[in-house]
Amino acid sequence: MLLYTLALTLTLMAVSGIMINGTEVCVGSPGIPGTPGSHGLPGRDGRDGVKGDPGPPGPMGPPGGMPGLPGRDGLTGAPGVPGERGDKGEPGERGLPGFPSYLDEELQTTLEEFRHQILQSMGVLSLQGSMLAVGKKIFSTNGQSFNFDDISESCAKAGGNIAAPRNPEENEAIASISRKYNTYAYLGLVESNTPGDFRYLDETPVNYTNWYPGEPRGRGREKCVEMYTDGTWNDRNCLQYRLAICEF
Ligand code: MAN
Ligand code: CA
Repeated sequence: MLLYTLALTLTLMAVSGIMINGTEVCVGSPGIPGTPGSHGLPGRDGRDGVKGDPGPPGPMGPPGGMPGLPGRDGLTGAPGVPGERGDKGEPGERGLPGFPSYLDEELQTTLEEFRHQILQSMGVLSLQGSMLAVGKKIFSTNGQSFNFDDISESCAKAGGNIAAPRNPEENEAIASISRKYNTYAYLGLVESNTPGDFRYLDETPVNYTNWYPGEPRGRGREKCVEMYTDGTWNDRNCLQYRLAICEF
């Protein structure tokens, strides 16, 4: 386009002429453009470009060199074994009052069942002769004979005490067991340090006795009490073998 414009201008000048120093001069037509010149010398290097992105990591180097810094902490380990049981805590505050037990139908049914089952069991044990109920007390024996200490121990192990009659009815119940095994029984009585002063094992004084005539005559040398099969009592040393009768 530039070349075309230039050629048009020169053509117009050729046909119309130009003014030089106030005189119109006629000009001839231009010649044919010459051939392009050869390439110039290479230009100087341009300025440095912008910095490129970092390259990918290189391959791992050979072994050797100083050990690295310690790594970070590992994962949490498995839980340890449970610790020992702690002390029992203080009791909590008392709860709100419940409704009266006589209105608790389920409780009443359960109590009635208990009562029934206990009466059945007592019936069976009584029939077998392995228990004798007198008032609120129950007497029982395993039929074996031991010294006083061993009888006391076996009765305690069973949750009871060596039999100690506190009235004629209890005395007769023990005597009947003694007769059944045809064996004298030790009673739950011991002589205190005062000769002739016999007490229950809780050290309260006796409120009922049934001594055989002339007894006690051990005068402090017979500290236990045996029951004859007729139900009378004799003070006696504690190392005889006597029927183990317990009360519950
Ligand atoms: C034996 C023992 C005594 C008892 C007298 C009764 O010596 O059993 O405890 O008092 O007989 O004669
Ligand atoms: Ca005696």
